[in-house]
Amino acid sequence: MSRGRDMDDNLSLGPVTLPRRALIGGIAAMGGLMVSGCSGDPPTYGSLLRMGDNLTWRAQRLLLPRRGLVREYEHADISSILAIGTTDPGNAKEPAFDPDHGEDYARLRAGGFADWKLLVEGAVARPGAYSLADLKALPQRTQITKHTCEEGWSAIAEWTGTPLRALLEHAGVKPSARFLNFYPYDGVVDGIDMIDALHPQTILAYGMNGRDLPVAHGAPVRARVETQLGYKSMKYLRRIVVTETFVDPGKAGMIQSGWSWYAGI
Ligand SMILES: Nc1nc2c(c(=O)[nH]1)N[C@H]1C(S)=C(S)[C@@H](COP(=O)(O)O)O[C@H]1N2
Ligand SMILES: [Mo]
Repeated sequence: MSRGRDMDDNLSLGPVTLPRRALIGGIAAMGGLMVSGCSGDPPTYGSLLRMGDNLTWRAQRLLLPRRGLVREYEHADISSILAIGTTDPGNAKEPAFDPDHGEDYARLRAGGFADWKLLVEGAVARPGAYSLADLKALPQRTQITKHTCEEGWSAIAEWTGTPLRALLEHAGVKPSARFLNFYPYDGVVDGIDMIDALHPQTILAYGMNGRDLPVAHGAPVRARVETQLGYKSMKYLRRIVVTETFVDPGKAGMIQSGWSWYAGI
């Protein structure tokens, strides 16, 4: 099924080749239902059950081709929110401590993140490194939203940050881009597709409930992907890589620990 992959703006879906626009619009999701998989899609690791994940992805993209905004709340609705998963990537005792980046995190944190920079790489015309000040110079959005963790709890908080779309446009995201992966300072990696990446409520948050984002919640900058379950909102961002095909983050990723790659809510 690799036929057509290198024809810039077309996707091969078995017997037919459709313009990429049709996939984004959801029409091609029907093609996806007729075949067992499509090159460049998230893998299923040969499990019949896991094939349902990709059907869910395609079906949601078909039914919600231009997804509206998720609900936003009032200040009075803000609740207490757990800090879960990694709560300090600089602490070698945490389960997901990353020996390659944990000490960097501890050093950056000690310096108030003045030297922190977010790398933006891959399918962008202008790869770059963005400081907190650079991100704050881009458009800003504040939203009060509900965080829903896959483990069964939810909480409401206010998040302030840069729309991911603004950053991607600043970096010159290529029209051929389809996915991106977030690489944080701990050893957990995950990604989203370009529809979620460009969604207006997908932001890179540096503020929470009117203050700087606390370390336990992902300082200095975390993703807020409001259209997906909690684990897609990666904390402690270090690097974003935009890709034209799906890149499996391997053992560090959520799929190989059993969670579905697509976690739309
Ligand atoms: N880098 C990183 N991001 C992460 C996690 C993590 O362990 N490491 N946990 C995820 C999960 S499962 C949830 S529910 C939320 C928790 O965010 P919170 O600690 O601000 O509540 O962060 C997500 N982002
Ligand atoms: Mo979670």
